[in-house]
Amino acid sequence: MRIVALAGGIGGARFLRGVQAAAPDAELTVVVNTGDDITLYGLRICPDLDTVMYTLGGAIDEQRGWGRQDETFVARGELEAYDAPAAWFGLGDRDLATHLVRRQMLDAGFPLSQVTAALCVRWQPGAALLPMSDDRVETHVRVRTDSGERVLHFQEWWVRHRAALPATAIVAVGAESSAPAPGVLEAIAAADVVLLPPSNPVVSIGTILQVPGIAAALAARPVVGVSPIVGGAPVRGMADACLTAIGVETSAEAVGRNYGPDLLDAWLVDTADAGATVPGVRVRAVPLLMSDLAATTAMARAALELAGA
Ligand code: FO1
Repeated sequence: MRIVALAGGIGGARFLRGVQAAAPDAELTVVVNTGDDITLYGLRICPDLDTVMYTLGGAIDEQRGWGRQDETFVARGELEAYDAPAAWFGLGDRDLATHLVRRQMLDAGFPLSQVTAALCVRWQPGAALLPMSDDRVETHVRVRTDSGERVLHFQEWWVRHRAALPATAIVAVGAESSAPAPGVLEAIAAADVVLLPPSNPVVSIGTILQVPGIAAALAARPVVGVSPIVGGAPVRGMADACLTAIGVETSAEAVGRNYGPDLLDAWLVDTADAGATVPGVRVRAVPLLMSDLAATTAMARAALELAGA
């Protein structure tokens, strides 16, 4: 069975571990959001690609959900001592090697998709990780501050300000002129099922859907989504701040309707949201808290069953 999943960071990566456990013989391709990517100190940091790679590669810090286990932040401390402008971003010492190798390969002319494949040789994630595009797409957020409106890179809004500054617009800069990375459309066309994990529906899944060609390719395949909102609140992260910015209510039903029947064939919601309806989409309620691998595996199995796969 060929499965394609679109994924962002922590929630998506965790769910994918359940997919691998539920369908160990499946061929899994993960199309990963790169709108979160940021250039700092000359390094190209790809949070969602690295979070999926480390999580499926068994190296993720389980408590943080991002970065490496057994990580240290000595270099980060030195940057703070220099009062470096981006010291607010937590660059781990082990994680730095990933960014240095990526920078070196990008400077040598390798596209991000080939850099990702090279990094995955070490981590063996058990899935093909594809950036949504090899072209630069960056999520920027227009925020309201006391001194008026400003535009921030998503990471500065998300990490430095914990998404606490009210966002009036979220823009995937460059998306309209980007192309799907090699293999993305082919994987979707060949997929028996496409899964939308409980990633951030705006800045993760939503950004991937803005790469020209991807939404149309998905419309031709069976797509099952998993709600990232349980009981009116995000399970983790700050998806509510993103949903508010685009005028969507923070509910499983509203997110499912926002994806819509052109994209979704079925929508998994938590038992707390069992009454949710999405016109034109089959809705099923199962426990959606990824408390451990068994729970996540059960969610993935429910999604695959819902797809009739
Ligand atoms: N998230 C934080 O909340 N604080 C950080 O300092 C931080 C550093 C960081 C470094 C590398 C990396 O791959 C991810 C990192 N993240 C951090 C997570 C990241 O900002 C978000 O998880 C994603 O961009 C959202 O999907």
